[in-house]
Amino acid sequence: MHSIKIQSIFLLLSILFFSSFPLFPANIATRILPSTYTPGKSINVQIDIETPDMPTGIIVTETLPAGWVITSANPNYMKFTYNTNSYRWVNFSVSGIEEYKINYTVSVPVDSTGAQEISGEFAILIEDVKVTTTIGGDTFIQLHCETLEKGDINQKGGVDIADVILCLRMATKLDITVGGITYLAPYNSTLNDLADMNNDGDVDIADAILILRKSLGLN
Ligand SMILES: [Ca+2]
Ligand SMILES: [Ca+2]
Repeated sequence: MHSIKIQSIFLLLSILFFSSFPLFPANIATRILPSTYTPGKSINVQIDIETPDMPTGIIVTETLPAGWVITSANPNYMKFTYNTNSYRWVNFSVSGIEEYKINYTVSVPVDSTGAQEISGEFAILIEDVKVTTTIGGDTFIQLHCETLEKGDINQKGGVDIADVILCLRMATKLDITVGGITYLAPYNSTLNDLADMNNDGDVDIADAILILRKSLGLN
């Protein structure tokens, strides 16, 4: 008797668990970010959400890096949470929402450095069922290269031994991690430019020595 009860509860849970996946397969959200930001300036962010299941409600939450502030948004957000630096949009429609687009402008603080992350999720409501999905597309945005100092490979501001080690890894074509992202040889132009201290188009041991000298204040 007892085991039948447990079995039926398990069966019910399994049905609930698996049914939550294929229920809304095609409702997707994509974020479009510029590839770089410049401290003290603004960036524009776009989110496109396709909801062929015509939900009656949609809730979008975006979490920005600390100090990054939304200065305008279309449609306007409904709620701001200071602790997490999150912004929330809520939209309801009895006739169902077929698609939802958000455009917003973010003011970037002057002291922002390195790669920064914007993450978010959206929830759709169909009758009483709420399904939450991570927003896809772009998540990371890099510091614009012109504002970076030669040799500052990790883009944290300043040249130190950490940059020397990154340069050595690049010179030997090993993977490197900058701002939480792992890069493989041949790396991107931003990293190559930062590491190529003598501007000869190659990243090698000579550049690592130049970065070491810079980190020690020698020239
Ligand atoms: Ca550095
Ligand atoms: Ca070089």
